[in-house]
Amino acid sequence: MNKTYAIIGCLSILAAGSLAGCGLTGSVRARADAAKVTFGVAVQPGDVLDPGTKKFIARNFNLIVPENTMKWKLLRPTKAFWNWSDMDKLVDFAEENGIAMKGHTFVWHQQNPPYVDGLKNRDEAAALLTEQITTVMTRYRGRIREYDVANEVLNEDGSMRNTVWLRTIGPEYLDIAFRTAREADPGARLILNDYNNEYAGQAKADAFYELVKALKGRGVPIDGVGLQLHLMAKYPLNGDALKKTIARFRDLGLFVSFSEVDVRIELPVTAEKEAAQAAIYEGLLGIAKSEAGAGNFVLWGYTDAKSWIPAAFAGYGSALPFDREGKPKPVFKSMGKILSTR
Ligand code: 9MR
Repeated sequence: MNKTYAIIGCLSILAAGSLAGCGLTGSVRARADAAKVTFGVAVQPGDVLDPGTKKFIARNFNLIVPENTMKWKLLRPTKAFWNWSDMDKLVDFAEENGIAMKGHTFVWHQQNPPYVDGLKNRDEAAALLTEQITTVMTRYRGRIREYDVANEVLNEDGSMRNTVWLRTIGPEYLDIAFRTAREADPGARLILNDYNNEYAGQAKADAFYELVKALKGRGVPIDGVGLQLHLMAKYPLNGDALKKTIARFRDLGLFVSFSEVDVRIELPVTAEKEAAQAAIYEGLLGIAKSEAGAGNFVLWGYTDAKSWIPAAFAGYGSALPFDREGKPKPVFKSMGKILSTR
């Protein structure tokens, strides 16, 4: 067993409650279950195949979401070829371990194959979108609890993003996507997901709210919203504005999911920056736990070794609660404590 897995193993044993030396009793997952918090993580197929990480995930999280596996380009690289094997492995793993599964994502402007990006005609686009959603949700009916039906449909100023779906179908592509999803699996919870949409009072967050309200208003079947929360340690959490956001969606009858949480640090890491990061993680999890209508906290990965941050933001890193060796940072212990505090 290498160092990474020894440490992950320590957490796993700790998760079973038998290694007091690790400083926690009761698994983080058991605490999340008891607190009725969905404590999830984005995974890659390898995570559920490797014996060490597999055990680690099953003992610490009660939801998984494919970080990339269900995206159009990976799941269906050509029109005729469906790459089901990786998705099937994730769904099987979730089921075998009693973990909830989330699907991510159908409508997006990234990670699409050329036959999607090249769509020109409205009917063809609507037919393909409908077919994609129906095929996936029928295959996994009853096995995937919720889906990000659409992702990142707004610009920063709150206008609709110029995507292949907007250009070919028009704004009603959202109506088509959500209605199709409801029909394909009436039991699945349907989510609209975005980033920079967490603070009521900011342009994009307010436009996101108005968009969702309008969808609800015209009977489009939407059950929840995702606030991705890819945050920066240097900006303290505005808990009040976030709670306002949760409250106004709750008033619409929708749940709010913290759907892709990570908190990046501007390098080099210092104790002060880590403390600021910890305050954000702890604040968020506390809000997820205590606010009615929230209760979903999903990490966008667990280890810095596989985080998307360094490649996307030069000079930033250390965004997740486990370091590059898979060793838990002190913040993970604090998160465990928050989950077990009444
Ligand atoms: O974490 C994902 C990364 O591995 C991919 O390369 C990237 C492609 O754009 O997508 C990342 O996940 C994104 C998610 O699907 C939607 N919200 C933003 C996430 C970070 O880019």
